Amino acid sequence: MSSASPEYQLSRADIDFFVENGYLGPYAAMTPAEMAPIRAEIESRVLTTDGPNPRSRGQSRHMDQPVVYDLATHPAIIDRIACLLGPDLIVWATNFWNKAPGGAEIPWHQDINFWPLEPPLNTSAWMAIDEVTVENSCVQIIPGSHRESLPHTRAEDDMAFPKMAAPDSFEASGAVDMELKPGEFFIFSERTLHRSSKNTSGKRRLGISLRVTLPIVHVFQDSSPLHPGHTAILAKGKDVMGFNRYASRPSSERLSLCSQ
Ligand SMILES: O=C(O)CCC(=O)C(=O)O
Repeated sequence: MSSASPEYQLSRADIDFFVENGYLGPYAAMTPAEMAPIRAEIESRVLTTDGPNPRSRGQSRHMDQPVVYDLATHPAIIDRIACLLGPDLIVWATNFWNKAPGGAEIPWHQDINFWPLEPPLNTSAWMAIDEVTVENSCVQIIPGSHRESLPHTRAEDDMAFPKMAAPDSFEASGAVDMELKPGEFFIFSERTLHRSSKNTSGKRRLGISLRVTLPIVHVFQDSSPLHPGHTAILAKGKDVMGFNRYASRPSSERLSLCSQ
C-alpha cells in the first residue's frame, strides 16, 4: 500500500504499464472549467513577468507564484507518482511550454540528456493548460523507449532544442499522441522518447512540466536548466539526506502588489 490517498491510488496493472511503457495517463487533476481561472492567472501574472531564472520566464515559477506551486504539488499528480517512486518526493523543476502558432518543432529526445541529476532518476508530469490536440502540436511519446539510452546528436537549425535523439537509433512508428483537455496530465520517465511537431495551427498550446525525483538524488541546483538560487519543493514525505535546497510556498503578497 502506498502513501497515496485512495482516489489517486494506481493499480498493480497501472504500475506494470508504466514499467513496461514508460508513460501513464492521461488523468484529470481538474476540469476545464476549474482550469479556466488558473489559466487566466498564469497569463496575467506568470507569462508576462520575470521569474527567478534570468534565462527563461517559464522556468522555476513555483519559486515566486503560488498558482504554479499549487499546480506542482497537486495531489492528483504527486500521489500518483508516489505510487511509482515511493512516499518521499521532490519537485525539482517546473517549466511552462508555451508554443504559439508557428512555434518550432521540439525534436525526439530523452530528457535525462539535459538534466543536472545524480543519480539520473525522474518522473515528469506534463499538464495541459490550454486544450492540446494533434492540431496544435500535442506531445507524442514512444512506448517502451525508456528502456534504452539513445545517442543524441546536434538538432536541425529550425528546431527548438540544440540536441535530438539520433534519428537512426529508434523507430518512431508506434508513437502515441497525448491529446489532453485543460487540467489533464500524463506521466513519463526520464528516458521516454518524446517530441512535438511545429504548431501549424492558429491556436496556442500551453502546458507545464513538473519534474519529480527522490531526496536521494543530488539536484545540481545552479546548473542548466536551473540557475543560482534555485530551490525545489519537498512535495511529499521527508528528506533525511539533506543535500537539496527547498522553498516553501511563495506568499501571495507579490500577487497583490502585481495587481495594484
Ligand atoms: O511540450 C513539448 O512539446 C515538449 C515537452 C518536453 O520536452 C518535456 O516536458 O520534457
